[in-house]
Amino acid sequence: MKSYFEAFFDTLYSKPIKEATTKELYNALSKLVVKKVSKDWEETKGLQKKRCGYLSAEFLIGRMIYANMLNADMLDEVKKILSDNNIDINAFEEVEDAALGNGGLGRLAACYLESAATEKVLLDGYGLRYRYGLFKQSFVDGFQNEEADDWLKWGDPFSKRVEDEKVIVHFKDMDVLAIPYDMPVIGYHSNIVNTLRLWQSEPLKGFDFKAFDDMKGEKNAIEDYKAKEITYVLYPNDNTIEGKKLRLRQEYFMVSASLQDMLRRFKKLNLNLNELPNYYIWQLNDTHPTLAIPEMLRLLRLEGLDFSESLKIVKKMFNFTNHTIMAEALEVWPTSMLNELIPDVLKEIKLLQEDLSNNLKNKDLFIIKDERVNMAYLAIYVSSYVNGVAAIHTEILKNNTFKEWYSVYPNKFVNVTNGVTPRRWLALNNPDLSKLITSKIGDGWIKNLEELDKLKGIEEDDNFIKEFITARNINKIKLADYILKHENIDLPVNFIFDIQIKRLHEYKRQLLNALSIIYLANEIKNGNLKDFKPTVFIFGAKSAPGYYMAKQIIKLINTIAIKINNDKELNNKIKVCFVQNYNVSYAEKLVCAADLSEQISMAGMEASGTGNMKFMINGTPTIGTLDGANVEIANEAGRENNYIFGLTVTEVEQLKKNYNPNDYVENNLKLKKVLESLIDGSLGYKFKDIYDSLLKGNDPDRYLVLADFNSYIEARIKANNEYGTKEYYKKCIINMYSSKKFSSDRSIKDYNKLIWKI
Ligand code: NBG
Repeated sequence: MKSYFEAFFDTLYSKPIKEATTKELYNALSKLVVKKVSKDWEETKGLQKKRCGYLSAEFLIGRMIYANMLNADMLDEVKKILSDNNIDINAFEEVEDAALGNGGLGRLAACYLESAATEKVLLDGYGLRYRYGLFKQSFVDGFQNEEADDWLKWGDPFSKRVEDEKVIVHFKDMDVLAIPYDMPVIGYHSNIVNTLRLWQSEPLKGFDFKAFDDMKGEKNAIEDYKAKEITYVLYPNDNTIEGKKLRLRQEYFMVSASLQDMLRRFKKLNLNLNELPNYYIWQLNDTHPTLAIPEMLRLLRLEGLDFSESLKIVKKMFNFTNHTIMAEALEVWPTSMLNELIPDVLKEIKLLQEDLSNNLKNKDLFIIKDERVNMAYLAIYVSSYVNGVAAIHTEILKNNTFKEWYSVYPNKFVNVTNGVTPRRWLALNNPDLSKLITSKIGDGWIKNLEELDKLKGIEEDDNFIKEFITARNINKIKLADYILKHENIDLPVNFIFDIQIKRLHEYKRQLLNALSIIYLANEIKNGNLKDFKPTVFIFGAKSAPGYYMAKQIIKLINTIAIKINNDKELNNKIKVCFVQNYNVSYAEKLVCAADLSEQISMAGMEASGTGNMKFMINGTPTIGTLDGANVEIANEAGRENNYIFGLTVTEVEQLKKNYNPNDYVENNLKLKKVLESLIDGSLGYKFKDIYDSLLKGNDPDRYLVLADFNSYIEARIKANNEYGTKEYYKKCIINMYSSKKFSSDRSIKDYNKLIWKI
């Protein structure tokens, strides 16, 4: 008998699934998932209860088909139907990722939506439907090459265009339509289906036939472009801001559409506007959506409220998460630009500044200064709560970044440590380890990661260790196959897989990793590291297209890779592999195959990190500094079960007062040699700018690569020595079962308890 899916497919395409193309199968399955959850989706939408909107310029959702099938409880059944028809479910790996985000902040938003639906918390995502997501990366001659990411070429079967709920967003020079596309956010075995609503910009007027007929179509086409341009591309920035008008337009477009949408829904309830915060509140994901605050004021005043009445309401509606302390990422907009595009919003901001000046007379606090609006300060002034994303990060916000604000509003500041969803980051990406865990404690951990506690002590069980190794090896074999196909590099699976994957940024110190590889290579050649166990150093990272130094570092790593991989003396000892187009789907394959997780940012710089958590859940020890969530990882698993090295936050602060990188180089001939190789041509290419950035200028070696160098080498060698021993595998297993804190289910519960109170 035909299964439900086969019948459904037949109605769509009038043929059996045996004859289907992957795209047809993908489309049909996605539609079926949506159909299966549609009743719950409608019911969730209809609930007249308090809900929170997660306002974010990024939702890095990746490939949704597997996660949605798992959560809607269809995966096993579909797998069977497909395999009965000789179709491999892995066929959908061809489906493009929806890369509507840059990195951590966007991926976090995606994990949070999934966890909220699972935990039955009414949290809807609001963002932008970029026509092109984060660029596709390839390497040409070792340099990063960027191409447009046409993610829609596989269609968008999970989304529904909701024509009826479009709104108009008003700019001084034009009005544009915001058309919502809704995606169901399906929780794991949950009847709550939240919504991710992404806005697409379109022209108010459609095609002007008359103008075309009069041979005046060009003007029409320009207007058409101007409107659509707003949601054409995701800004490929991470920790930097592109001071561009278009970015400002994007931000305003997103918040205005979202708030109008919310207000319209609220009005249907026929309640007094004072009730608004009892029904709708917002979480601002970094400063990008901060214009929501003055926009809400503007909208309430259009409803007839005065400024102080409006502000009272607005103060109960917003909360703000900070995701980085990098100064260049804390957005500041010139008032002239705001005035040019959205003067009415600027008026509200000015009133807020006035309000602040009246209330906090003797304080050195401001929102507008020198004709520039500081978006973080605006967010802090009005928000009920401000949170950092790891304990140490929140402390840095309180004691440094927002010190003056903290002294006035100590109760606003709270911490919510980041998390990742164990569905995508263990159950789905690591089926063999998942099976092993389930065989010991049942599958309750998928919904409740705390159940991993039941595995305590299992690191003593030799059989378990054996099975753990088998699972890891299967993942390594799969990854090696994939890398051979995509990068044309052959990775022996008996090598240690040492992996650093994250956006390329100087503070994350891929350079430290790279320089230490040169060092290790020299040592091996000199016969000083006879027992070094064969290791492949794997990198995955995109650089913002305009970030020169980051791009130089990519070229450096690729240059080192060629040099080392072609050196016969090193060939059975070390290899280097930089994978192209690192994205969510690649990360899924990498984190479950890693023997060592590189988390080596300069202490104080990485707000939290979430990649570190993904490795941990999959049972990989961290080589890391005491930065971001590494600190909590080391606490949960025990510092002795990770390879912690380097300067601490306090030591960094101390050293920074009077840092001279030469102090670390002069008496260290081996390090000196490594640095010389950057400029003497021995690598086959010269990296003078990298060299200079470490040793010259007014802020040489800003991220203390040289100061942490020795300590890093020590940690690497220690980890290498231990690898493969029972001690090493015990560390892996202890990390895995100690990771419960880093489930995004826990983060969502924290947000709800501390901030949203839904
Ligand atoms: C990133 C931080 C990470 C953090 C994620 C999620 C930005 C601006 N910040 O450390 O660099 O884990 O946010 O909170 O992307």
